[in-house]
Amino acid sequence: MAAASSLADLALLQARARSIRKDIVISTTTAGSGHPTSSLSAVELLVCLYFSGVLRYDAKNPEWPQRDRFILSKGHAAPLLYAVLAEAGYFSRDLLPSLRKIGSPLEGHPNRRRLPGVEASTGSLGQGLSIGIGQALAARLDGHDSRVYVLLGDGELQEGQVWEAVMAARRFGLDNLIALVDENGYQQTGATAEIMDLRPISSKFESFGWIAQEIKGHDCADILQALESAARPQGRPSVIVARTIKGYPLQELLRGAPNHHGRPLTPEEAQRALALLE
Ligand SMILES: Cc1ncc(C[n+]2csc(CCOP(=O)(O)OP(=O)(O)O)c2C)c(N)n1
Ligand SMILES: [Mg+2]
Repeated sequence: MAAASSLADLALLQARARSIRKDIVISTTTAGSGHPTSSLSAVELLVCLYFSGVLRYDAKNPEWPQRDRFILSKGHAAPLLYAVLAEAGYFSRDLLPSLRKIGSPLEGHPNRRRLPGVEASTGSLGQGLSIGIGQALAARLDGHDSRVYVLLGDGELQEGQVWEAVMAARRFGLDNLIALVDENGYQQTGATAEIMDLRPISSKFESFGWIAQEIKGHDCADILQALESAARPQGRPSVIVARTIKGYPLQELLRGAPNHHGRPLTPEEAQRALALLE
């Protein structure tokens, strides 16, 4: 695995993260809807996965059978996935401003049938890990060493199906399945700690037999190390619980409003945000 570890490589990843953040701000503000806070908290996780040689894919051959898979189980963070897929070369960046427009393949939630690089249609929370199990088992049956990565939200963990999947993944010894949890502390209607506190999340997974790591989710060095460790086959599935900030680094701008979960920035706020990101 070509993990980026030098300072120069880390700086490149951070530059890419900044550019992806701008895409998220611009596309959601242009659409006048969408979930920028949920997208912004997981930027470094996806940038490290896609642009450091960890995830094996070929944007020019999206259905390459031996590829690794990434499933965005928290499908409402679609603006993040679209920005990353465009940057990876799956489709033109010119499509990004069409987010949520009638007829655009950049639907409010990812649609596998309409966009290359999308591995599962998601948006109904709780289903991604189960889909990932199917794909991880299929890779094993086909004799491929493909890995499957699934990104979940911390609020999403309250869905019962997630824990059925957690049980099953251990039962099948799926060491090619890696869950990433974006622990940003908030869900739609408030703080996860007040609504349904599942902390410490890592020990819940461990009690089901998973290997768990806790990391700082905006720190690329930390993320790369965890991804490298999780990729080693150890006979059990792995989870990386990433502590993040919802809306980072624009949380002051975005979280001021009461309904910050699904609120895009106004054009004026977006200008300030883009200046901040510079
Ligand atoms: C099954 C289901 N129930 C409810 C929703 C509505 N919904 C969209 S996002 C969200 C909150 C998700 O919180 P979290 O998983 O913590 O993601 P975050 O936005 O914080 O990254 C909810 C309840 C949904 N998409 N699917
Ligand atoms: Mg959350």
